[in-house]
This record gives sequence, structure tokens and C-alpha cells, in this order.
Amino acid sequence: MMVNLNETAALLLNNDNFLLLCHISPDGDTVGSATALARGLVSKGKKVKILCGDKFTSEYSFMFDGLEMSEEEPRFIVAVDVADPKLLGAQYKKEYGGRVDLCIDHHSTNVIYAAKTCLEPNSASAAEIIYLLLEEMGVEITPEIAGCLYTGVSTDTGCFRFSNTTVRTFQIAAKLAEYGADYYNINQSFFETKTKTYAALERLALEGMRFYFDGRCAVICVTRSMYDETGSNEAETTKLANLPRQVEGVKVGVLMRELEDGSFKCSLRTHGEIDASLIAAKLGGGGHVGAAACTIEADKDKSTELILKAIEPEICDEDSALK
Ligand SMILES: [Mn+2]
Repeated sequence: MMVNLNETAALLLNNDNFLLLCHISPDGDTVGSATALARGLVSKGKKVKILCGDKFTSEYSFMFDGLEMSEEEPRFIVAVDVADPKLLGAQYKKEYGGRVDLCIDHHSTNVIYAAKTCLEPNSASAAEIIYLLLEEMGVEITPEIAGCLYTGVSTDTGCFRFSNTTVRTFQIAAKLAEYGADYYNINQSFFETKTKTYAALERLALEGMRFYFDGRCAVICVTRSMYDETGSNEAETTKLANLPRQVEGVKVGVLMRELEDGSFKCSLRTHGEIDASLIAAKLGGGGHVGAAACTIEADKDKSTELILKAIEPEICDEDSALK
């Protein structure tokens, strides 16, 4: 059943012992949304625990500062920014996938798996929805909550550069700054500072960038051996996803990264005129117009072939008539 903000706020206020679930390969939006919601619920006297199928990296740790996690058995399960139960990871999918009480999300590809779903596909981030929800619940927005939400809002929009950014995004960001979000340090941490290992991985990945379809598609590929070579790790690769699209003339940017089992996760980025989620959906994935992902269970060559085949009709559609 679909629920609006009002109904969602009432649901949260009328329940207790919450478990908030984040998606695997956690990003600023899923973590920022979960921690902000957790803080809001705690301020209303509720007990809350947050879980994620993958470990949270250290750049997110400030969002958990001073946030007390409940040890109680969860009674109300909320997934935030999770479009599909498989994004909970194998263990939590098995444990909780079939009994999520409420899903708060902004992915148009949400498979509607929760008992109740609060979905706003035009929202640039889940954090924007959480902000409106906390206001609806009468939660006082502290500087800590504002910082968590600003992290979600800024990271899902690439610091307000992506095509999903709206007037409302700026309005909410301004509100969050007013409420005391430490936007300078958050921007520095997520958009300026690179670890040495990431810088090495980026150099290696860019060296291997390949272009297809007259330069309209750029692909970079990260293999497991690159982690050994650079000391980097999978968590650091998320930032690479935006790089291929930065090249002039590129309409679809692809990051392929090899997973532990040898399959390839493909992250797609477009400028919004080509629907990345349509391409990802052909291979069992999903996401947004400007950013989507899928996992291909094949080796590097076969995975590249399959992703290019999925991209070709979308990228060649309008221009092929001109040739
Ligand atoms: Mn998101």
C-alpha cells in the first residue's frame, strides 16, 4: 500500500523499537537518511537500531556520533533508500526482506516489497523526503540531524550538479544550512578530499578508460587486482562512477567493477536525456534517470559486451537517423 508523508509520519509516531535498514554499498543518502530519521525518532522517545549488509566506511562515522543504538528486538522495520530487498544483502534480505513494514524511497524502480511504501520518485534524494517527514512529525532539526540530511542531499546530487537537482533541493539545503549543518566540512570530505589509495585507483582506472559509439559512451573498469596494486578497496570505487560522464560528448558513462565472486557491477551515469534506469533494467538492475546500476554474472569481456549491447539502442536512437 502506498502512503503519503502525513500517513508515514503518523506510522512512525505510533510505533516503537525501530529497525532502520540501509542498502548495501552504503552511500551518503541511505546513511544520512537512516541516521537523521533515527535521531528524530530518538528525540521522540523511541528506541532505534540501524543495520546495513555492508560495513559503514569511516567517512560516515560522524553521522553516528552520540546516536545510541537499541538492543531490543525490533518491532517495526523501515527500509530507507532501498529500492529492492536484494539491496539489503543476502543475510538481511533473508532475515527481513519479507517483513519490511515501511519503505521510504525515491527510486522510480522500487519493486514495492514493503507493507507500506512512501515513494517520491521526483525527489533527488531520500534525505529530502526524510527532511519533510521530520518536519511533519514535529521533530526539532538539530545541527546533527541537519548534517546527516545535508550529506544525503548533497551526495545524491553530486553537490547539486546532477540533473535530478531541483529548486526544492536548494531550498531544503538552505534550510539545513540554517539549522546548522556543517556544509563546508561535509563538502570537503565528500567532494574534495581523496585518500592516497583512491587517488592511485583513480589514476589506474582513468588510464584504462575506453570510448564507444563515437565517443558517446565511456567505460572504466576496476578489477580486483587493481585493489592489490593500489591498496584501495571496493568502498572507494563509488566515486569513480561519475568520472566517465565528465568527458565532453559522453552521454552514457559506465563504471564496471569486479565483485568478489567475479561478476561485474555496472554503474551507469547520464545527463538525464538518456534514461539510465531503462538500460540497467534490461540487465535486471534499476535506479534513476541519471544514475542506475545492474550486476552482470559474467567475465570482463562478456560483461562489457552485454552492457554495450544494452546501451546501444538508447544511445544511437536519435542520432542514427542523421547518419
Ligand atoms: Mn538515494
